[in-house]
Amino acid sequence: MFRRRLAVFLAASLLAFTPALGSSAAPNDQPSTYEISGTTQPQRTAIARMGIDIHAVHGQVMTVGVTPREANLLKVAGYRLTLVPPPSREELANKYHSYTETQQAVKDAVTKYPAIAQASSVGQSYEKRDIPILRLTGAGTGDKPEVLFNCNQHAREHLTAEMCLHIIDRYTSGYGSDAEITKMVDSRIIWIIPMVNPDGIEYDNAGGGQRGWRKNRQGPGTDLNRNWGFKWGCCGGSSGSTSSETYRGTAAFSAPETQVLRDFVNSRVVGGKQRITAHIDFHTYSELVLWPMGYTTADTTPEVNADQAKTFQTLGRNMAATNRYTPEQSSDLYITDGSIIDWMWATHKIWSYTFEMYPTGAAGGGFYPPASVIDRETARNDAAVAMMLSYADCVPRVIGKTC
Ligand code: 0X9
Ligand code: ZN
Repeated sequence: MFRRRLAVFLAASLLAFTPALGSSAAPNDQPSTYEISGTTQPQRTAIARMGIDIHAVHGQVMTVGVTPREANLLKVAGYRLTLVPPPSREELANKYHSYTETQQAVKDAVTKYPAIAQASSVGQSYEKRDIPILRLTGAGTGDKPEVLFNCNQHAREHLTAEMCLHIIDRYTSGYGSDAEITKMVDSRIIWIIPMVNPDGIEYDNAGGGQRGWRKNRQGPGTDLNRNWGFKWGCCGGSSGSTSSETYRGTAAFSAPETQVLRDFVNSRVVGGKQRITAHIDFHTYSELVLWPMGYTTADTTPEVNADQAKTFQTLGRNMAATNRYTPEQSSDLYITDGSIIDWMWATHKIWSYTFEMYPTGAAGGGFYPPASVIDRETARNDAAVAMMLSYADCVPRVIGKTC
């Protein structure tokens, strides 16, 4: 164990002191996908700190995208790597929505269901693309609890935009015919942001697509899910190195995309009260339901008391029972700091979850599953989404508490 730790340390130092490869990188320095079995949380956190691009963690199996050089360093560190063959080009068959198609889908929902749907822009991305948001609510007055769903902070996680578009479709087309949907739309305000990172998505789709791009497109790219302003960069759960896939940016909220989303959430404080009570941030892949905090492995923290931890766990497990994902505290994966859910909870006491969608590993297509799975894998979350909405009036009700 110690020898392995030492080896990890040496490997990490080697990586840290090897100059970043620029555009002159050798053609064989392209990343490939590997699986590493039998990993523990400290090992995964160490691997994350090495700057390795982590694609997924399912149980103890970790899926990583690494260059030949990084693969060697991991091997030197004592890890056994299994190569996962890349998906065939045919599997690209495009039913996934581009940014423009997503914008159009949001507009179409308003055209078709003007009584319940309104569209606007949260603000603009670094490259000045509007970030569309849909507001859904039906009959019924008074204070309605609000629920936010956002997708695609990470560019290559294309299935997530489909998830948000599926929620839009379901909660518009089912209104008036499906009793549960009608009740939720009438009694809640539902906010849906299908693409938080449009620049990254457009870049990932360019030139044949499947470029594996994760970050936004500001300079070297910032990992939006490390740029949020609660304990930003505190705990070794993000990187200060611009070339890293988890580069946290120059400051908390240095990315326009996190700024505008933050401002939107702040704007939902009305009369001193945050109207949004519940939130899901969709990612791929690993099939997980994750809750705060991500910056520490402690279950209770200054931000999360025992009842709150129990509430997060209980609702998280109940939702995971419906989609057969694995429920866990987000830091059980690996430590992250500056993530959206830590901020949502710590700043606004919004019951905030990260869902990691299909697949569990690279075998299902990794970040690029065939479009044939979209319907099945988005519908898989219908019951969990409904459950989140149904508890939005008082989430602690899930553990028998009143609000
Ligand atoms: O690392 C992330 O941002 C998320 N995984 S992904 O593979 N989609 O990039 C997980 C975030 C989990 N949240 C925390 N650990 N706080
Ligand atoms: Zn992600």
